Amino acid sequence: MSPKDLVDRWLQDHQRGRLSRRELLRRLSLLSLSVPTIGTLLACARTTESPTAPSGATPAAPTAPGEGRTPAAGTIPEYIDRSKLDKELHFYNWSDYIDPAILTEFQDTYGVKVTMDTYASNEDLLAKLQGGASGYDVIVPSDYMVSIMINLRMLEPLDYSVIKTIANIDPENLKPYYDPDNTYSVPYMWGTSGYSYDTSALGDDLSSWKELFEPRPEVRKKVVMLDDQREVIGAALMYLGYEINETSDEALAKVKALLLAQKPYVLAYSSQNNDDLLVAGEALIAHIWTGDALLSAQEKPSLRYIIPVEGCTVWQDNLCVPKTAPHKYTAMAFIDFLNRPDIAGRNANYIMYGSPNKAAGAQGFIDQAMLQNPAVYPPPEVWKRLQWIKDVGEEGTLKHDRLWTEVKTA
Ligand code: SPD
Repeated sequence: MSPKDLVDRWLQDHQRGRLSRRELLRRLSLLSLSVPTIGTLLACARTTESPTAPSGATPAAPTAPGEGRTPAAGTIPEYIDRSKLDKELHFYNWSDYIDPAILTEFQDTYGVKVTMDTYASNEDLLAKLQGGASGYDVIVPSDYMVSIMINLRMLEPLDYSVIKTIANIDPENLKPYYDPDNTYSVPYMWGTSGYSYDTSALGDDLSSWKELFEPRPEVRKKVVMLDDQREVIGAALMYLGYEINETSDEALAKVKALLLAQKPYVLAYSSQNNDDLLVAGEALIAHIWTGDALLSAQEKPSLRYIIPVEGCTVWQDNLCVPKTAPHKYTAMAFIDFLNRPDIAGRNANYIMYGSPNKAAGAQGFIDQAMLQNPAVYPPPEVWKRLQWIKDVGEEGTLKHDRLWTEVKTA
């Protein structure tokens, strides 16, 4: 079999769910393909597994079996009106951000076919919706993006006569600054944006953003930054001693100089492959979100996640329903389902993020190893150096857009 046939077969196996993305990456690395080629193949695999946005007219393929099944009796809560459930639901989520078995369980129980597409940043999500993608029923914006979407009147008020499982959410995570009455959002998962590095190559004592922004020579072309403008600019601002939502020209000029000087060291800006590149050894250090850091450390124990001494972002992602959602009642029922303690617990264990679901922890559905991991649930002294990204308004956003484009295209 030629290498091309082999790769085609692996891609097919991956798309059919018979080969994990990590195993696919491992096999591709064995063929000694270049990093850009591997990136293209993974992107191609991802595109096929996440078809184009539904426009309402041409829905994408289902992500799991269960189409058209009658819901199993007694497993849908009695407060859900079955006669109002649609046969399909379109979920627009971050990649690697739900246990696929949970989608299958929802489909089998509720008789609703779930189609999931994925995105890589809040800005991509916003652009997609503003570009006219009107078929999505449930989306997962982060904190500041919820503020932006509320201001743009893009979100539907949630129906708490259906989402009764809101009662399982920790009051500490409710009533956030971006949606003080949770009118439009229910917390899904939360985490931090620090960095992971390979201790076997770089030693045990890394602690500062300096390692990424003014790196040592041996990590040239081995640094990966998130492909996320608020995260990268925010981290640079914190390294320079500014507040994460700073937009003054003076501060942003310094950020720009720092990011341009860093660029020769950067292998890739990627929020979806940063973990894979670390595991494959192509990268030695990567800006990364908690869950992706923990999952990659399971595969390569020499990886360590750091919340830098200068501080980093803390964020909370949320389940929301766009105003344009075609299946609003079903969307509310799906959000209710995701907040069941058993489901939320299983999900958090699988994707390895902090869960706002207090009942899931209290009822033993979240692994003790997770609950006791300070990288997932940071101790109070670490909390002091975490900052929330906030909407910086039109002018601030324009400045960030410009800076980010200048850095990416340099
Ligand atoms: N692997 C998906 C992780 C989703 C993380 N969302 C984080 C947003 C932080 N600004």
